[in-house]
Amino acid sequence: MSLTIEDIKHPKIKAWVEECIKMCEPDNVVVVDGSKEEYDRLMKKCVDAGLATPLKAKENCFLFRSLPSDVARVESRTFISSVKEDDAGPTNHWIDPKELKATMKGLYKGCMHGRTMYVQAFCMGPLGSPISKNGVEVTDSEYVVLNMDIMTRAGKKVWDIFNADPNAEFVPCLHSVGKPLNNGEKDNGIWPCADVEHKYISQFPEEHLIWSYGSGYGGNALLGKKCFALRIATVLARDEGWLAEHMLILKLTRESDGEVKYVTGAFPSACGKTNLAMLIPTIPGWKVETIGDDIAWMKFGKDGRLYAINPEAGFFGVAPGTSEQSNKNALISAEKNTIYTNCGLTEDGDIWWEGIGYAPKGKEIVDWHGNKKPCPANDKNPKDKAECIAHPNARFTAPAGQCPCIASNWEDPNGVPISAILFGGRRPSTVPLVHQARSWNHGVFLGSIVGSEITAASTINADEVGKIRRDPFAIIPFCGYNMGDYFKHWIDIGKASTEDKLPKIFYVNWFRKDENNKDLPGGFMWPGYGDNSRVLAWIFDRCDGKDNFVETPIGFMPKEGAINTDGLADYYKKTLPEILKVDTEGWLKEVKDIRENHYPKFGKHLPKELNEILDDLEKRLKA
Ligand code: GTP
Ligand code: SPV
Ligand code: MN
Repeated sequence: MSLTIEDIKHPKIKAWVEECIKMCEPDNVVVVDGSKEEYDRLMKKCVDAGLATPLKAKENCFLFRSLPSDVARVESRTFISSVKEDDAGPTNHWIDPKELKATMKGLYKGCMHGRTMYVQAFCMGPLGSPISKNGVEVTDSEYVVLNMDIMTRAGKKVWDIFNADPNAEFVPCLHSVGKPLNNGEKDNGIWPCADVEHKYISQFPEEHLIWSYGSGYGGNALLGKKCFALRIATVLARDEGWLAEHMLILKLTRESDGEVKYVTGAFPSACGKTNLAMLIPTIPGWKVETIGDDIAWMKFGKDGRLYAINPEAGFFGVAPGTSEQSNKNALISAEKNTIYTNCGLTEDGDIWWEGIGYAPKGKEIVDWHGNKKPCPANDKNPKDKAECIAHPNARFTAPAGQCPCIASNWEDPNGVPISAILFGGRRPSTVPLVHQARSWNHGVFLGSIVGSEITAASTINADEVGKIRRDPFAIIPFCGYNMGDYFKHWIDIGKASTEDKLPKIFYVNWFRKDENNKDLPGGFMWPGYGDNSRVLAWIFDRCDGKDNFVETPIGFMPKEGAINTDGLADYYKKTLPEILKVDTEGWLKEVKDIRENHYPKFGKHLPKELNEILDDLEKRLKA
């Protein structure tokens, strides 16, 4: 029943695949049908090649180990190859598309010798949704096919769409690990990839085209995710009047009357999206369910409201730090049918990582390099990062449908109407627990200043500590065009509807620190995780216009007693007033940094509205 190249009826896809075959010269070509038999067959191929280990302790779960040169996205090798350099903007790497294509064609020539080329049709978003978009990934990596099978809707059901409509649009995504097997060579258990200087993760925005070479890992290789659903989709969204965002989507229910609101949140990588999307509230009367944990596509409905879908079908979640305590729902999601990458392997055939909540069982454990080590006595991070059992960016790839708190309507083709948009990042000082924008444009301003402070842990230069590394809208690594124009697009989206229908915008900060207060675990002034439900409840009421706020120079903030503190430890009750205060001096420094270091980067592309709001903020702070 498996598909062959003859089964591809869509003329443009057929022609493009034939071109890829000619250039890459694979030994065989397989058109991916997405069946269980096929998944099992490809996984067995990985096990036989020594690339995957079946986990005895978990049903249909497998562990892969990559090479140290291929453990995460490589931003330095990621390119927005627009015709004009100015269209890529000041925050992206750019190479002229003619030059880049010539270089990459040289690399692609014969790159699939000794390998099978897989042709995988996939849909980003629920099948049949007017917001969804289709793609085809051509790859020589079984690992990629298996991951994309979990992360997207892939296989025959998407081929059926293409075969029914010869004009159906698709984003062509070409991927190779960049490791041809010549003269009968084998992988022999070694993760195939190219050296860092030969890796290219390239987006051609005018052609809506993706070419990736040399990496097999995550966002570099699963091209539906960051390359398509963000870098290419931001360009489509700009041209078509919608939003493609690095955002979680959650469903918040007030149980007393069943009232529901949907909330999205943009936090930079590893700043808590998956955790917030699946949180278990610590206050009674509230329920959080998951729609998505990483990417949101939002389009206007006929009623002028923004409706969001999750373009993905799985979670590619950070493993270290995930425990019963921090994110039980993520652990349960990854109990079966899951691919683990760069985790530790225990003697009883289970995975393990730092921050999993318990010490590994047994005497020895295999680390992410594949080396046996004595079991650590606890799950704490070792002082020397090189001693970690799991790589800090180890991940699990789990079907979203397995999440215990997945919302029943997570695949609604019409999307869910968004009431609130959150921005956030790690800000040890200045930024309060929560504040609300006065207007849509003020909210765009808040998105534009998102950042995380550099800590002593990430720099050896004491002068840098406390400085802010800006990641506006948490999308700096994922925007397919000039970030100044992206700000302008957000302003324009605001003009396409009215304030009463647009989502309310909030800035949250779970990461305020007081290193001198020894009571606080990790020095954090707010407990975070499930206790973030206390802030979500305030936001819910704000969306209803409830009188639970005070006006401050930076925006609307909770009035005294408006944040539920029942059951909160006494030391957090004491820190709460501190993190709900406006730090006028800190904000004036913030204004100065934005004016002198952040906004000038965008030159004439910076919308004037943002400078006006910056001036207004300064005036209010000085009043
Ligand atoms: P990407 O998948 O890289 O986009 O990351 P993400 O934004 O989904 O981050 P994730 O939820 O995986 O969290 C990353 C890290 O932040 C983990 O180590 C969490 O334990 C930690 N974290 C998440 N939420 C909180 C919080 O509310 N407070 C504190 N202190 N830490 C948190
Ligand atoms: C991120 O880095 O924001 C991720 C992981 O979600 S990756 O898919 O590799 O981009
Ligand atoms: Mn992400």
